[in-house]
Amino acid sequence: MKKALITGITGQDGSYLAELLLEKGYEVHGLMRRKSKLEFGNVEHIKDKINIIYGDVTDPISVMNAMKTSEADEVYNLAAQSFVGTSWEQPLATAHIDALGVTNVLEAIRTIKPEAKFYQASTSELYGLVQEIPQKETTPFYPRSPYGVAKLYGHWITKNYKESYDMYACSGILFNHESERRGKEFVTRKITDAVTRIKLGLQDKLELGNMESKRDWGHAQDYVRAMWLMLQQEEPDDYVVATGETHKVREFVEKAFSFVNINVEWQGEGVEEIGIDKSTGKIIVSVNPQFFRPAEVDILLGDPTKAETTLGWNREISFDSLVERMVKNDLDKLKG
Ligand code: NAP
Ligand code: G4F
Repeated sequence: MKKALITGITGQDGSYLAELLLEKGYEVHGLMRRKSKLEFGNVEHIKDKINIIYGDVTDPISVMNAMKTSEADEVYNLAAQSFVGTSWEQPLATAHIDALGVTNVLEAIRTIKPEAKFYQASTSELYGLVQEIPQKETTPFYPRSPYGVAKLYGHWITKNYKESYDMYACSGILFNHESERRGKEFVTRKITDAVTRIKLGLQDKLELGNMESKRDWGHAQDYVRAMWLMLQQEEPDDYVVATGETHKVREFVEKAFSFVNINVEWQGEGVEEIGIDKSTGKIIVSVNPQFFRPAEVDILLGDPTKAETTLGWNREISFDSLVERMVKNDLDKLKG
C-alpha cells in the first residue's frame, strides 16, 4: 500500500486529491493546522478514512514529524495562503507559508526519506503580466502579486532541490480550477453564491471588481488527477495544467445567471457598469472598486499540450458544466 502525505488537505484541492488517492488504495495522511474550533473543512466526510497530523508548513518541526509519522512515498504540498487579494494585506505571512513553507517540506523529505516523490502546487499566477499567449512551460514568469512572488520562490526551490539533491521533485503549473468546494472569496464561488441568493430573493445585488479580467477555468476534480499523474512518471518534470479556453469574469456572471433563468443586460462602462435583470429591470450586478487589485493579471490562457501528450491527462468537465455544477450546488445548499 502506497503512503501519501498531503499538506493543505482541508482545502479544495486537498480534499479531491485525498478522495482520488483513497480510491487508488493509498494510505492517506494529511497535515492540518490547529484551529480554535475543531473542524475538518472539505475532508469532514472522509475524516475517518485519513490520518490527520497536526502541523503547519511554517513550523519545520511539525513538518519533520509529519514526514516521520506518515513515512510517505509521495508528498503533495498544497498548503498555501491561496487568495491573491489577501497577499497584499498579508505579504509576509503569504511568503512564510507559500515560499519558505516549501523549503520546510523539501528539507523534511531530504532528511527523512529522500527517495519520496514531491509535488509542488505552482500556479499560472507566475505568468502574471503575461509574456506570451497562450502560456506554456517555457513562457517567462512575471508575477504580479505578493502571492505570485512567493509562489515563484516555491517553484524555483523545488527545481533547485531536484537538481542539487537528485530528488524526485516537480511542480504543476495549474491554471484556475474551481468547484463546489471553492472558498466564497474567490470570484467564481462569490458569483454562484450571489446568483442563487438573488434568485431566491435573499440578496439584491452582486458587487464585483474587474469584470474584464480573463481566466482559464477548469474543475478541481480534473486537476488533481494531473497532480497524481506527475508523480507516476519515470522522471520528474513540470507541466502546465489548463483547459486551453479563457473567459471574462463577465461571461462567468452571465452563464451563472442563465442557469437560474435570469438574463442579464449590461449598461454603462468601467465603475459605472451595471447588470440589469431583463425581466424585472432591477440592478443585480454593479462594480465596487473595493474589489480592484493594486496590480491585475489581465489574461490567463494555458496550453496543456505537454500534460496531454506526456501524462495522457485530459480535462473532462467543460466550462458550462463547471458553472452549472457550482450553481446547482449553491441552490441545493440554500434550499436545504
Ligand atoms: P485552498 O482551498 O485555499 O486550500 C489551502 C490549504 O492550505 C487549506 O487546507 C489550508 O488550511 C492550508 N494551509 C494554509 N496555510 C497553511 C499552513 N501554514 N500550514 C499548513 N496548511 C496550511 O487552496 P486550493 O484551491 O485547494 O489550492 C491548493 C494549492 O494549489 C495552493 O497551494 C494554491 O496556491 C495552489 N493553486 C491553486 C489553484 C486554484 O485555482 N485553485 C491554481 C494554482 C495553484 P486551513 O483550512 O487551515 O486554512
Ligand atoms: O477568483 P480570483 O480571486 O482568483 P485568482 O486571483 O485568479 O487566483 C486563483 O487562481 C490562481 C491560479 O491562476 C491561484 F494560484 C490562486 O491561488 C487562486 O486560486 O480572481 C479571479 C479574477 C481576478 O482578475 C480578479 O481581479 O477575478 C477578478 N475579480 C473581479 N471581481 C474578482 C472580483 N475576484 C474576486 N476574488 N472578487 C471579486 O469581487
